[in-house]
Amino acid sequence: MVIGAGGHAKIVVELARSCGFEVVGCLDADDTPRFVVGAPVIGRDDMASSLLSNGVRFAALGIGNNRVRERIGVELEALGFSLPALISPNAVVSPSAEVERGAIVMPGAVLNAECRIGPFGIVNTSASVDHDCRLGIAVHIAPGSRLAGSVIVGDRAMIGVGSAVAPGVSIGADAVLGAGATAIHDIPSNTVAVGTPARARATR
Ligand code: JB3
Repeated sequence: MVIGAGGHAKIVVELARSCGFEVVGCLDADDTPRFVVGAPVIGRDDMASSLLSNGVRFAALGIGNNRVRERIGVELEALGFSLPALISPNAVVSPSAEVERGAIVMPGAVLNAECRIGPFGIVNTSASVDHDCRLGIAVHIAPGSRLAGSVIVGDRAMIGVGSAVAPGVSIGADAVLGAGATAIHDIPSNTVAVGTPARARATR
């Protein structure tokens, strides 16, 4: 079962299949009957427990919003679902990298030595996470972004598409690094930072 039926859910459905799972369907806040790359939308989140009673044990999070994804991940685990890490066969993952439960790693991503991707995280298409990086809970590393070595990313932070983070820089919890930005200094929690070098422009 995949949670969500929007753009992110499409790639999660296909990722789950490429990891060998059969996707019985998607649960979405909008339960209008439709298909997500061939998987039917079968109801809202309140259907999850009946699916569990009917033998569906695994769930995957197909929601891009970091806060919503974390909340639903915690709720599904409390119900008794298992959220396996889903790693594309077309990602390059060091044997010493750690990918925690509920996290997904998309095609073309590169995870280097001893990095750690926290629970419910997304390493999106062609993003790279270098050695010793530490990503918190429900982080999103957007397509094509690059983290150099020993970068710290706080819970629910969003690293925008095509951005870069220099070695050892910390990105605070709930921060957003804008598309194409380059972080060469630490970015405080709860801020939106844009540009090169990235500067915090607003609080969230
Ligand atoms: O940039 C990339 C490669 N991906 C983006 C992704 C990370 O985030 C993508 O382009 C989108 O910008 C975004 O994808 P997402 O989260 O699929 O957004 P959207 O296409 O707007 O779909 C969100 C879906 O979540 C909608 O179908 C909502 O009805 C549903 N939704 C919202 N809240 C919910 C809930 N579904 C469930 N099951 N439960 C909720 O609480």
